[in-house]
Amino acid sequence: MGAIIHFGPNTFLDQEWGDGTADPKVFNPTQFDPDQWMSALQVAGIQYVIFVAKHHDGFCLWPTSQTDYSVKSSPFENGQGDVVARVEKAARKYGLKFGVYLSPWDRHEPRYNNAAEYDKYYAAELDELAQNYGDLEEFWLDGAGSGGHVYNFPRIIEELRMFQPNTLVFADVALFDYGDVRWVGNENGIITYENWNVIDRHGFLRWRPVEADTPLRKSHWFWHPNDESSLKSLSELMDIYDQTVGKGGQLVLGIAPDRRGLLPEADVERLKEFGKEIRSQYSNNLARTHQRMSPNAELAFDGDSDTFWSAPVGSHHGVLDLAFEKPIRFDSTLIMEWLNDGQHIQRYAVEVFQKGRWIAVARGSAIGHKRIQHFAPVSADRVRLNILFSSSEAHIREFQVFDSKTGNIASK
Ligand code: FUL
Repeated sequence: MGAIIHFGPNTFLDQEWGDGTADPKVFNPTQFDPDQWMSALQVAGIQYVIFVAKHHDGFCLWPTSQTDYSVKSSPFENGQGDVVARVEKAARKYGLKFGVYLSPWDRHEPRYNNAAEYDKYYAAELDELAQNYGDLEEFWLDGAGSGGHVYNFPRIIEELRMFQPNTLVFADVALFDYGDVRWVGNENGIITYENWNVIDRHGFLRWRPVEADTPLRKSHWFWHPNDESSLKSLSELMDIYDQTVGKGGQLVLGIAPDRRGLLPEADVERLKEFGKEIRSQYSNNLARTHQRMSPNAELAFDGDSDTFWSAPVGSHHGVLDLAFEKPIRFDSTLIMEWLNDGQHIQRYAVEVFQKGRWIAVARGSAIGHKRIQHFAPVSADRVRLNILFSSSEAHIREFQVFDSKTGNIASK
């Protein structure tokens, strides 16, 4: 899981898409403390942040030398401050990786009307971000608003790569060609399809994992006054988790510091509950209590996602069996595929042995990094993962089984 952070003049003006005319003087957080944001994200189990260094309004959160429309012209630290630097430092202090969003669509910059001139401007901004803020985990290329504007992204991305060869470029549908990471296609935090990550683009198969971004407060990326009621509930967040992380994608949760420069207390509390609930729901893996089997199969049940079971070389199906001394009751499974040589499993079922036959309780046509499924509770002393078809031999890092009634703190 990652987080995307929106903070800027919009925060002070109760708006989502600034038109680029806001006076920089409105940007005046008085208790700015990115450590407080990062500590809340870390507790939720989030591992990287993407900071919006420039949104569509064109206001730069670092003292760029490309324009005066930035923190330099704001009262923040008397125009001497660098918000991007402070956020980066705080993220690293809390062990979170750091990346940036630099909106191509710019509603302030006059050069936007001249595509070639604007390309130079945008590339120069990106150079500053790529050279002065350490390793960038991700570069978020947002496609919103640009309409028919043509950018020279091949050149821009090459320039980024010169300074940051390992940055993952996120690109939504309009800019898909440039992306390493693809957009899920909605902002609800749902992967609506079986998640296959090897995508054919112009005849080339490429590994493009998916990111699903959704704000912690419903449909608001920036902070707004009197908006607490839009905070997503714990059960909504758990649903989102299951439909993103549980479908092999990255969940990117949008958080929004308020006018003080702090994350509202209610948001901090919700993030804490979220992290606690995830840890609780997926901590009591009942597969650990099974009767021991072959050493190869054990690698899928050892709770260690660095080890994996392999089906026979060259095979297209396989079965991972679990037997228990007494029947176990469960209603959820978590499966992880080992992906270093690609995503292979194309059809599978989780089955239980009841009344002399195998009955499927969950099915799917993609596993990928992680697949979580919930179903009506069942009791059985034999459970299996039946791989019905894989393009090459299947590799399973983990096959875990849970009873959400006993693992779920919300129900205690
Ligand atoms: C969208 C933008 O238009 C929103 O304002 C927000 O930044 C979101 C993450 O991406 O495309």
